[in-house]
Amino acid sequence: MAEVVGIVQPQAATAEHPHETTDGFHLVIDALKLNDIDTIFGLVGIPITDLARLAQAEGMRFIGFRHEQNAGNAAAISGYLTQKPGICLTVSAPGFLNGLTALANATTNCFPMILISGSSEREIVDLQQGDYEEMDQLNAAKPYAKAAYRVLHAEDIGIGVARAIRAAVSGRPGGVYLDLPAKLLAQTIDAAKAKKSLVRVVDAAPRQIPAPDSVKRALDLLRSAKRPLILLGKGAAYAQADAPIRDFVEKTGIPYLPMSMAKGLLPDTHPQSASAARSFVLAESDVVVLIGARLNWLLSHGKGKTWGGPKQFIQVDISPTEIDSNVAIAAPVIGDIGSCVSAMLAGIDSGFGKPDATWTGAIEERKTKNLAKMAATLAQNPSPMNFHSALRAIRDVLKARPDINVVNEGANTLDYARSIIDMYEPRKRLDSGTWGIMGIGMGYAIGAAVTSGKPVVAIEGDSAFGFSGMELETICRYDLPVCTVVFNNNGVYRGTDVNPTGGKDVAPTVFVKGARYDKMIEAFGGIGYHATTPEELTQALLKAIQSGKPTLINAVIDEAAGTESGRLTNLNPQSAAMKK
Ligand code: ADP
Ligand code: TZD
Repeated sequence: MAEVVGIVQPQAATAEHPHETTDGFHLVIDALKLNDIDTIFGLVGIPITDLARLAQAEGMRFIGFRHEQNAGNAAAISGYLTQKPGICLTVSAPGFLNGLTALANATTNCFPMILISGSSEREIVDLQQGDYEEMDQLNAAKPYAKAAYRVLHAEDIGIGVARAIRAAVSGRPGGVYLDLPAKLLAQTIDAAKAKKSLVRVVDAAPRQIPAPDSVKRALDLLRSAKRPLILLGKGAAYAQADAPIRDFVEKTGIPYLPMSMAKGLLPDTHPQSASAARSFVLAESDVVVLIGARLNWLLSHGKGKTWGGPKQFIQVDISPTEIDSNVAIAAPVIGDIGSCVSAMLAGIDSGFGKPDATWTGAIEERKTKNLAKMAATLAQNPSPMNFHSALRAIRDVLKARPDINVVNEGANTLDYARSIIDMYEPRKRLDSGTWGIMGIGMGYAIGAAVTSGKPVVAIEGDSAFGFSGMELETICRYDLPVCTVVFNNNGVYRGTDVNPTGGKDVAPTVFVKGARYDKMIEAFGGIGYHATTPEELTQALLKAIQSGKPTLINAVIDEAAGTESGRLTNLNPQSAAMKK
């Protein structure tokens, strides 16, 4: 290894010290590398700067961020894309807390990641004597992580890292916290003993085969269905069981709906996609097969008007406690999606009739009607641009590049892009997910670009972009092929609110009018574009993608377009009360 400034070097054996030694810094890196982890997303400082230096010196990639939340989001999405835990490295207390939001978001979305934070000395923290960046991080992390561990002795680093990896990826994936006190990193240990202490995790996410009777119960119910529906969630996308899922959908002939991040598992243009008749199929179906999708708020908790008449559910999930979480599940199938779907597929014989034509015909009719309506809306060319005309331009460019990762956040920008932009390949749509969180944009974009080596187009509301906008510098620093499109309508949701008092302060939702986000990326050497029409947006996006460079398009949208909270207006108690 090259001499690295500031790092304690492993000591070679001498006559005076007959044993070669190593230290905590080296052991952490060795443990990660032994488990094929090659990238760390993070932000340096006491006590982990040397850990980052050493990682790089030892051939790992260290991607340095401007804020830990974005590093954490990059790690989380990298975990989602690869089924290997993404690693985020932070300093103690404030750095850790900045990373904790991303860890909690990863756990909420079932993405595997490990947040590794340096921490200050236990003796001082536990007596609350006021150390530099003192905090009881392990306890703070516990409620938001799938698991949380602290390592106190160098000889336990191998086991600590192994436990963290296994906890992150086995069963339902999630975020794991690993606490590394400063003193541990500097601890020296006999090199031979250290080597023996490392653990290469065997079969980190073992297959979980469903019980045959659960598969039979599910298929019996499915056979009895008159109006069956398959719902694919991001668990199905994560599972990388793309071929069996496609076979299951096509062999059964059942119409399917993809949840947002499951779009592209089958191409959105697939004839069995019922996306354009979503409300109809949710309300009218009688048996619904949930594959890696939870009946949470995104699916109206499986009840109420959205779901219409009586319904029976088959739920395929790796987590047994997910079953009956909102409504009774008639046929749970517990196991990993690949194994469950393959087992169900094996039970579908020639006697398994395709859904009745009255059901598929009714869906087709709705689809045709709704698609025609959408086509008419998309064909309009208002000036200034609105969400639809801008997204039409982006949709048409992306159609020719199904390999591009699409990151998406905002309110209207999120809701409209989800329905207008078709996806053709699995795991290419990365968005606000289970929490509907803002701020994932640049972190996910960087994580996806670094992990996949493919370009990214990040479609961002102007408010959403602001949460992680400083990472444009990171994108430029690593020269990543990320094109950020800011849908600029001068505010949160829209830019037309006024302060009812007539005072000097603008309304709570309003930003600086006519901001030039394209100038921001120019400050770091990237390329900025300013687009006020769909034609300009098309040209800018084509050039941006073609360049393979860090780019940002300031897409000027009508500031009166869009609605408060996008499609979530009903969840907004304040605006509902004000309307009364
Ligand atoms: P969506 O938001 O797309 O509906 P969710 O995040 O709500 O999706 O649901 C994902 C579900 O997938 C979770 O309940 C999780 O336990 C499950 N899951 C994740 N990975 C697997 C896997 N490999 N096999 C089976 N289920 C999985
Ligand atoms: N903070 C966080 C972390 N997540 C959130 N979801 C919010 C705040 C609330 N919020 C939304 O739910 S959407 C949104 C906020 C602030 C931004 C909407 O404005 P935008 O998008 O400019 O990004 P549109 O497309 O113009 O509506």
